[in-house]
Amino acid sequence: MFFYVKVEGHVQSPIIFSLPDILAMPAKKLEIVLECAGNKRKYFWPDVYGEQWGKGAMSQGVWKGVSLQTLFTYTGIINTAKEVVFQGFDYGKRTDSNEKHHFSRSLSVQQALHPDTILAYQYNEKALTLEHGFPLRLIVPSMYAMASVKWVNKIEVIDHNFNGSFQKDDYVY
Ligand SMILES: Nc1nc2c(c(=O)[nH]1)N[C@H]1C(S)=C(S)[C@@H](COP(=O)(O)O)O[C@H]1N2
Ligand SMILES: [Mo]
Repeated sequence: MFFYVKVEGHVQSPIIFSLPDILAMPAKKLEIVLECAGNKRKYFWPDVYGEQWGKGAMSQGVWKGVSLQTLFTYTGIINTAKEVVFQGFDYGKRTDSNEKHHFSRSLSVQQALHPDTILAYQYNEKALTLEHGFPLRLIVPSMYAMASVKWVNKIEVIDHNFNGSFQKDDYVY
């Protein structure tokens, strides 16, 4: 299988990085807590849409990966860039739309370039499992876990604010 991630949009040179390309770059390890914004959702009143999590939609562990900052040294970023959109391989139909939607979320360019925003391929010293985002997942330590997009397929730099459903309709209260 050929695993890759493409970086495109408002960059100087769009590049498709293979998994081996990424594994060969300087990496860092971060021990962090991830918490779903819907943690304990089942205790909310009135009820809220989404998976009815009780306690425990949280984790703590050590992630290893490449800073996005490092990836962007290869592609460059054009100075009209405003946000970076991360798209997962997973998609489906939403109840609020007929189109097929990939899971996508954005970060500001500043957040994306924070040295602790990484594209991770290892968790607790082992290769990522499929459930946790194999082959590559984003880790954004300072945000709720929905920002940490799993199965990252495409990274697109855009010159406007991203308005995807998983950002403007979901995970907003
Ligand atoms: N591609 C993709 N990434 C995703 C999601 C998803 O549905 N698709 N769910 C997000 C949400 S809501 C959470 S809480 C975390 C969960 O990460 P974990 O399964 O590794 O604990 O992944 C995030 N990344
Ligand atoms: Mo979540």
